[in-house]
Amino acid sequence: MRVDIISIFPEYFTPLEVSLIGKARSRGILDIRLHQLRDWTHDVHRTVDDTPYGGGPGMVMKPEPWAEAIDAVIASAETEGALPRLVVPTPSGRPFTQKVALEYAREPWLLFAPARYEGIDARVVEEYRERLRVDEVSIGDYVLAGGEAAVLVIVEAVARLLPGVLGNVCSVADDSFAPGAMENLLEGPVYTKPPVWRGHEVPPILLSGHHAAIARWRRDQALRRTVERRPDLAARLDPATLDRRDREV
Ligand code: 6GU
Repeated sequence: MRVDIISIFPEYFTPLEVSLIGKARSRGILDIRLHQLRDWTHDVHRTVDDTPYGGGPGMVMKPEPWAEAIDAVIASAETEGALPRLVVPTPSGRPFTQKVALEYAREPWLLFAPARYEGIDARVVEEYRERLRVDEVSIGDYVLAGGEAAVLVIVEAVARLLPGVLGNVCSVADDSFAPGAMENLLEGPVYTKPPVWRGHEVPPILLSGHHAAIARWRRDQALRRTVERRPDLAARLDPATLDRRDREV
């Protein structure tokens, strides 16, 4: 997968050099290219923002540098006619969920346009909707100082779903929110050795070797935790995916 990121803070993305994603990049699974938005300005101050029409606080990102930068990325396509999916992080976007992460993981090319200040002049999205698939996405109901941290979140969620990135292929299907058995369910607690630590015991069922009973216990824990911590998710559990024993929890 190719990922292009246009930002006034390309140095914000150094975490993408380490761990799982760093390894995926060195193995050629992930091709991340960073671009400095200011490289597409033409004034001495390399200006990317201006005051908002209609008044109000803060500054708005000018459309011209964004369009020149996005055009340059599109023109760098290595496959004739290939186009990226444009992802614009904004707190007013549609929610970024595990379902969206799985959808992005099937794309060959993503282009991220994280904004600072009060956001990008809305005509940029309007313009590129005519040429590209464009998603305005939010990573949660809080406001960040800019879209860069949201891009880190999205790239990490997507990269771990790419074939060959995770050591254990099974762990993706068992994730909280994974479509299928874990849809709308939080994962329960996990334990490792020693069996007793500072007086706290590992639940004995996990040491029993009884695989069906362990699976049942884990599912009960997931259901309890979801009802307690995320009643909104529990309300969306599909009755078709619940068995008789689930209902007893
Ligand atoms: Cl995607 N951007 C910003 N600036 N704030 C956010 C966000 C995105 N998602 C939640 N808050």
